[in-house]
Amino acid sequence: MDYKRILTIQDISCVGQCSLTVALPIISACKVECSVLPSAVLSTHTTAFNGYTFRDLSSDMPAIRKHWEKEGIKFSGIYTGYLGSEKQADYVADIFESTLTDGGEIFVDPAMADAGVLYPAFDENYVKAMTKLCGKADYVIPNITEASFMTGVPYKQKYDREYINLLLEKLTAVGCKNIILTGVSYEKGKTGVAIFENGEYAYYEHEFLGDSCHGTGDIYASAFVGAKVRGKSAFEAAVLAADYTLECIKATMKIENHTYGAAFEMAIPKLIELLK
Ligand code: PXL
Repeated sequence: MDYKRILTIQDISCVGQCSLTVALPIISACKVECSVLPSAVLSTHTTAFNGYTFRDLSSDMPAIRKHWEKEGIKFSGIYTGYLGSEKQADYVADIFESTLTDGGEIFVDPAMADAGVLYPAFDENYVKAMTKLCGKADYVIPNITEASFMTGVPYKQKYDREYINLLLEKLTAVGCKNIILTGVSYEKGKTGVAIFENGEYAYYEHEFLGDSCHGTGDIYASAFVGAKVRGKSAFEAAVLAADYTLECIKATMKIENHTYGAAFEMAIPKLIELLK
C-alpha cells in the first residue's frame, strides 16, 4: 500500500483557523500521515486580533532534529509555513538535510505577507531568510505580495501577464525551482493560480468571490501538498487546491460574522471527492 508520512513546520495559532490547525486536518483528509513541528505558539493569528501572545519555539528545534536523527525518523515530504524567527530558517534547513527521504519533496509556503504588506511580526531580515529557504524547496507557494517582497519587484494590484512573467523570472533568479503563484487575476471577477514547473507556464482560472478570507493561503498550500504527495501532478494538485479553497470560501460566506478565518471543515467532503 502506498503510505506516506510528511512533516509540516509552522505555528500553532490556538484560535484563528490557520497554519497547523488547518494543515493537519487537510493533509490527513488526503490520506497522508502528517507529523508536526510547531514553530511558535500564538494565542491567535496576528492579523485579525489585537494583543496576541507569541512564544517562539526556535530553541527547541535542534534537539528535536537530533532526536529524530537518533531514531532514524524520515519524511517523504516536508512542508513549511509561518516560522517563529529568521534564525529558525537555518534550523529548518538542517531538518531538510537530515530527515527527508531520497526522492522526498520540499514545499515552502513563505507565509509572511498579503495584500501588499508584511505580517506584523516580520521585517526585511525575515524576508531574506525566507527567500534563502525557498531556494531549498522543490515547490514554493507564494502569493503576489510575497513574490514581490522576495524579488524586490514593486507590488501591484493591477497587472498583466508581463508582470507575472517578471515575478516568475525574478523568483527563479533568487533560487526558486517550481513556483505555484496564487491569487493571479487577469480579469475582473476571476482569479487563479500560475503554475511554473520545469520552466513551463500554466494557468488555472476560476471565479473570484470578493474579499478573500484570512487563512486561505494555508488552506491552499495544505491541499496542494496533500494532493501532490498523494500522487497528483503539480498542475492537478494546484487545480484541486484552488477548487477546494473556493468551496471553503463559499462555505464561510454562509456563516454570519465569520471573519477571522475560513470554515475549511465544512468543505472537507468536497476535498475527499476531488481527490478520488
Ligand atoms: O495564515 C498565515 C498566518 C499564519 N500564522 C500566523 C499568522 C498568519 C497570518 O497572519 O498571523 C500566526
